[in-house]
Amino acid sequence: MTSICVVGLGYIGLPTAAVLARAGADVVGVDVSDRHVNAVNRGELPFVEAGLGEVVADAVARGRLRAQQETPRADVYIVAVPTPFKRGPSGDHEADLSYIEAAARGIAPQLVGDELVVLESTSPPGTTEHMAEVILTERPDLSVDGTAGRPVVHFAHCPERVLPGRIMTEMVSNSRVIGGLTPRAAELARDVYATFCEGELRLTDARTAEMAKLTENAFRDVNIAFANELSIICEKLDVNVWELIELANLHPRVNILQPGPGVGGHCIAVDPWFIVSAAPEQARLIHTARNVNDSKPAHVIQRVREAAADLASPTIAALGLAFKPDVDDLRESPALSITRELAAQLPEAKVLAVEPNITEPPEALNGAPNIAFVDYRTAIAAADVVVLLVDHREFKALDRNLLDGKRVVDTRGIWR
Ligand code: SAJ
Repeated sequence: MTSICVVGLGYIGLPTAAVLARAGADVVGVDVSDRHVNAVNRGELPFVEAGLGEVVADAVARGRLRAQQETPRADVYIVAVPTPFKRGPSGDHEADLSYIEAAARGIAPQLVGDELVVLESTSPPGTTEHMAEVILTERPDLSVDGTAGRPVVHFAHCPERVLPGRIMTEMVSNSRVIGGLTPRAAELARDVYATFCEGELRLTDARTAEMAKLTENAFRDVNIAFANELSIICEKLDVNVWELIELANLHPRVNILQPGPGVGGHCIAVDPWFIVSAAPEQARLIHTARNVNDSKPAHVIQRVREAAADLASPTIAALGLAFKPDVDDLRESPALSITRELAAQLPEAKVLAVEPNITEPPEALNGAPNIAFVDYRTAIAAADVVVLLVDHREFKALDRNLLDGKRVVDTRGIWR
């Protein structure tokens, strides 16, 4: 039985550990957080993901999966830690590789040779090589390719591609790109993923695999930016952008995405920056798309301010805080930042924040005296201005009569 250590028990690492254990491996999950380690060892989830709970509970009960804070010895290591961006010395967006480096330093002392180390975290080009360098700096007695007769450690990149909310299905069915620092490393990684993945497993080099992942998310970002730019053009020209897109999409080779209040989440709003910072002069369209999407929240705020301009102390209902419909995830959410910013820019206004997928007001809204967290019926009834930020199912199904007499800013086009 292969022993596998998964470093990072988050949205990607824990499902990966669970499906590997289900496929027969002996899996140890490593995480710095007590909460995650303890939850997993009880067979419970530290976060919500459909269908994951049963698989974790079963794997733990059968002794195939356990969690701890120290990195153990294993045949295979899979690194699935966050790669957020940070501001570099010149103010640019740069990837923060410190979590990957810490994982690498935890793995290094355990190696004896012939192990496989796979990086799953979304990373800038060259990161798999960098991870190998961190390990080999700690362990100069080992090598990537047997140089000078030193035992080999195999390194590969296999970026995750699953959509939160559908992780358990997509982890099994999506095809994967696997890039090795050597062809042998890619083949060994394929053997591991083949134990649970029913999609195609395509082998390449590590740098191409890193770029493939970033390209997928940059492609989506650029296409959303096109829709967002159209929405601003259409406001100026007094054209209904939703109708326009529907009509243009009747063309067999046109498929425009939907405008919104901006792009959120921990992936699409982050990953294109890794391409921009790797090739700043060349990545012009990708950079502009990021700026277009990042400027959309300010545009929405301006529209709400105009809608409320003649009211001395307006009440504003802000519908939705999550980064996309029907989830409770607030990471990098434009809806959340718009709500907070409206309250800050309009101290005389009362902002009624609504998010049907969470029960407690999020911490990010604490400290703003003019924000209250209420249900949507209360918010709409009291509001002068209603700003729709997330197309949650509750808002789509809303009785439109409730909006009579309200000034409405609909950033998702659900009430057009
Ligand atoms: N959005 C729009 N208009 C659209 C589509 C999306 O404004 O037409 C917005 C959403 O509201 C949200 C943001 O874009 O704020 C991102 O949402 P999403 O559903 O497009 O993507 P994520 O971030 O949940 O997941 C993406 C996926 N990548 C692609 O579809 C190329 C997923 O497959 C990746 O695994 C994930 O990023 C990741 O972890 O990288």
